[in-house]
Amino acid sequence: MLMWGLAIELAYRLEGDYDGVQIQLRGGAASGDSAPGFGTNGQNDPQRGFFRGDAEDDRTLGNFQFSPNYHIDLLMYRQILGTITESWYLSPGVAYDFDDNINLNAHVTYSQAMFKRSTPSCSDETQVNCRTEAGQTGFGKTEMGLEIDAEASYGLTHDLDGNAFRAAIQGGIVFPFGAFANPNRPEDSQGPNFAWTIQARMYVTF
Ligand SMILES: [Ca+2]
Ligand SMILES: [Ca+2]
Repeated sequence: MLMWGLAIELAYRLEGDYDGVQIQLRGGAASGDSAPGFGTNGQNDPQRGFFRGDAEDDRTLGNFQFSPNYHIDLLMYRQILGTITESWYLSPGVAYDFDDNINLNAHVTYSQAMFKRSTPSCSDETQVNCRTEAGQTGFGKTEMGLEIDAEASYGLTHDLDGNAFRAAIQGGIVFPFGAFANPNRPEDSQGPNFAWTIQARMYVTF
């Protein structure tokens, strides 16, 4: 069974009047496995069909998992899925160096699953709506969500030897799309809610 993953990071530093501005683009994809669930955090067995209790013969493991140490966001992949798998993402961003110490950066990340059937939007009790392998029509969505992350940092982007004090504060908000709708709830309350986080970190070296 072929598994594959791809990640690209591009950065372009402007000059002249816009000195200090960097345009960034990150994108990537990881192959999926059409068995229900994303199969992350070591929960691969259901992707092979173990414990499914049905007659379907599934002995394949198709979802490629990125190293969980590769971070492109704060919430969707880092916390909700656990790592990048079974999906593709595109994440444009911009960074600005006020001076050698103070940096601001922000990214907007769109993510989409490879298979409807891997998403919570197909977790109805029978899965009959997302079951057909050919075409996977019916209910269920692949659009996972849009996440906005921003960070302000001091002393972290340049010359790591130079500063005794370094700090950063970062925040993220994710707007989940149809892939996270819950089909087991009443029809008017199936939509997912947004999630957010604010995190701070400080370093003192001596
Ligand atoms: Ca499988
Ligand atoms: Ca899956």
